[in-house]
Amino acid sequence: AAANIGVVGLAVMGSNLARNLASREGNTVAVLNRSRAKTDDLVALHPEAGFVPTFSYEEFAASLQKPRTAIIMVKAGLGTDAVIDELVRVFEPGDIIVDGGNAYFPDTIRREKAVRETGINFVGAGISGGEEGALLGPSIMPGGSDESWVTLGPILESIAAVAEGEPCVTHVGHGGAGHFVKMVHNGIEYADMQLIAEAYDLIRRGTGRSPAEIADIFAEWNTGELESYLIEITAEVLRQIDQETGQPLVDVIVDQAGAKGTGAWTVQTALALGVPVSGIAEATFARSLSSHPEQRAVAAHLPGPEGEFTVDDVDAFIEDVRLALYASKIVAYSQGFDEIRAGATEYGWSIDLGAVAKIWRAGCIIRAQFLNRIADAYAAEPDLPALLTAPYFAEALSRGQASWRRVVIAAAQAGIPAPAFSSSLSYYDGIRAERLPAALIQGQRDFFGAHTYRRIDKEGTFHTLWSGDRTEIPAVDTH
Ligand code: NBP
Repeated sequence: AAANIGVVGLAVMGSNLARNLASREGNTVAVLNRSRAKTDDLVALHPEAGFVPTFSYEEFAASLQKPRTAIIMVKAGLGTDAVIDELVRVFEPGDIIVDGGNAYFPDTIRREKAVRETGINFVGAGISGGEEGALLGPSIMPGGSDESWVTLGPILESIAAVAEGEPCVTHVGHGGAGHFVKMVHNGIEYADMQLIAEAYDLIRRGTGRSPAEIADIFAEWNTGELESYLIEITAEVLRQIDQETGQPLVDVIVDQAGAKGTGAWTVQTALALGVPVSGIAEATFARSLSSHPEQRAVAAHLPGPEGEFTVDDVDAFIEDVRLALYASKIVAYSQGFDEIRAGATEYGWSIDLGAVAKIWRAGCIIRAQFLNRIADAYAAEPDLPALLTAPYFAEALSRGQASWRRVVIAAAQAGIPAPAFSSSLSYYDGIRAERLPAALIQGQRDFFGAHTYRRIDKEGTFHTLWSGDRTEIPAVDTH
């Protein structure tokens, strides 16, 4: 056996990951693809990689040193199950199957259980960073057993992105923990993108600045606390001129945002776990809203506010938007980390939230300077109840809140949608509220369904005889 690692699935992600692996000292990479052509092309185009091409699962297994380690990079879903079945057939107990695709974490939990019964290890590993990340260094979020990490850890550490000398990979937790964390990463990515889009829209419509001028603003922001890959590419996209029309490219792109479903998974999972991820949810719904042109065409006739929206002090407004963006971003990340913590509790994973923040510092789409602050916050207080209460973030929120409120007011008055900005502010006001109108909701629930309530001044559960004489009686808790 000549190879120490194998890759199955040689489309763009798999072939780039295979090249990344082959470029690291000590690795020899066996490759396999369902259809032969991709294997032939990859091997012919990259003789320097020294790939071991194989054309059947038997040949693939025979080419690998034990414990055999294979990374699957095929279209998530039935393709993944088909490849796992084949690998289980030709692998032996102790071997390791890694799914690097974008699997939905319940599938990973199911697959890990089923494969484990054969004695083979199964690792669901979220991989972020797109094509370029796969080739040059992605952020990798592996789950699976401790045993598989012994063999797999050094290999993944050798190909991951590096942030301040540390590889952007950690053994996230057992079972489906890796794909769960990758899912929330993508959800946070949705929120980050929506917040940036709202900032752009408000500045453009409030100040009349051109996309190229706004590109300069984002480039400037990218030198400060907002520094991140998404802010950086936003400037690039806004600066781009369409070659056909000479217009800013952003003005000729159809304004309907697509989605592959990971944002929706994050929100569905959060609903089931009872974790409010309102920033991610609004971002996901904003994409849905944009993608219903029939409804939008009809609703375009509905009235908006009277008069033009103009901003008196342009520089002050832009700074307000910057601070609102930062504050809303803190909320979105705080909510995302809440979801990871809740998922870990629900599924029995031990996840180090600070380590998660660290492996997102490079290689992935949400990479940002900001993540160091999150890692610091969890290092200082591992059981931090809510990220936004950590001293650094609390200070940033207190510094930004007046701006944040002005921006949300301006958006509402001008009739400009800012769902992620405004829902994040509502979350902030909700979480910090001394008393919430949830008390009234409990009263309503008790009225129509005898769902009972607790009192602030004594122990126990109570019910008011709403349809009787309205006296209060002790009740059995029916929650
Ligand atoms: P695709 O998602 O387009 O999948 C194409 C690959 O899947 C080909 O190798 C194809 O083989 C193979 N395949 C399919 Br389709 N059905 C199969 C089956 N039943 N049995 C065996 N092989 C099958 O490739 P990709 O864009 O490179 O992405 C790979 C994985 O990485 C996906 O899960 C994706 O979600 C994930 N991912 C992608 C990105 C990104 O930026 N693109 C980022 C992060 C993660 P064939 O050549 O014979 O058709």
